[in-house]
Amino acid sequence: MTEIHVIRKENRHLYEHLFDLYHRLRYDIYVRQRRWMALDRPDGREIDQFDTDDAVYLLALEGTRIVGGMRAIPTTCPTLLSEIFPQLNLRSPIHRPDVYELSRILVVPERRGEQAGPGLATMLQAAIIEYGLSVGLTGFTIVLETWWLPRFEEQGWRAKPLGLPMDIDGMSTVAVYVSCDEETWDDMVQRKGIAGPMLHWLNLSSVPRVDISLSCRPTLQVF
Ligand code: COA
Ligand code: U4Y
Repeated sequence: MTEIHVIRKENRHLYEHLFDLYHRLRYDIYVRQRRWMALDRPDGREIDQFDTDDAVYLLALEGTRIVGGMRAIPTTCPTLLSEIFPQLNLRSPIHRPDVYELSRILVVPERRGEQAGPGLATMLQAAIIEYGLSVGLTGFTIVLETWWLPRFEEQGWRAKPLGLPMDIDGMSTVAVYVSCDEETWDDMVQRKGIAGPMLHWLNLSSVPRVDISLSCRPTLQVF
């Protein structure tokens, strides 16, 4: 049985034993398989400058085995979009406590392309909407390869481009904004046959909701 766990600095100590495996899995997938050589490190672990205390991880676990994952970074901190790919954003930079940047979605090869049920990648995407709704996020920015876009359409994610697609490492890549709202959740749940909330929040009962009042900056120009 697959469980999707929320891991943040407040409960990370409960998962410390998994994090070495998680970073080795990322190395296998992103460096060895996808050949994203910018992420190569001599220690065989894929860890970048955005794996900080502020990162939130969703890990899909089967017992102690990691079968999938995703990372979310607050846009109030440096992000892939702000630091590595600012050329993908034609709008004012987004720095809001209620908007996170998603990255590093992965599913282990044996669990990809599942036909029965929604599939693990879709479950992780629904799980991040559930997370966002639970803590008061209103949206996500994502730097992604453009092949995701038809997939988002089919899943009920309405992605709005923040700029033009560009070639990065031989792949057409674009920055998008995806709203995190009840409508997206409802749509996704219906379309993909998701049973309902699925997240495991070990030791996170007192995690505060983000303060949205802090986020209404006049510079914001998301549509
Ligand atoms: N390039 C182009 N299209 C891709 C792709 C890639 N690297 N990876 C997946 N797709 C598209 C294809 O249309 C694919 O269908 P096909 O295999 O018939 O061509 C479809 O997505 C389904 O992919 P699959 O890998 O079977 O399914 P999944 O939905 O279970 O998992 C991922 C999708 C991306 C989570 C999984 O492929 C993965 O973990 N990949 C490695 C990590 C990664 O590249 N993550 C995305 C960037 S962070
Ligand atoms: C980094 C330098 O796929 N370069 C970096 C760093 C991939 C390119 O980014 C480079 C990553 C999916 C990497 C490669 O050339 C989102 C998604 N995002 C990519 C990611 O890394 O997760 C980033 C951009 S494209 O070498 N690169 N990191 N320094 N630190 C997405 C997420 C959630 C989902 C759906 C899809 O819901």
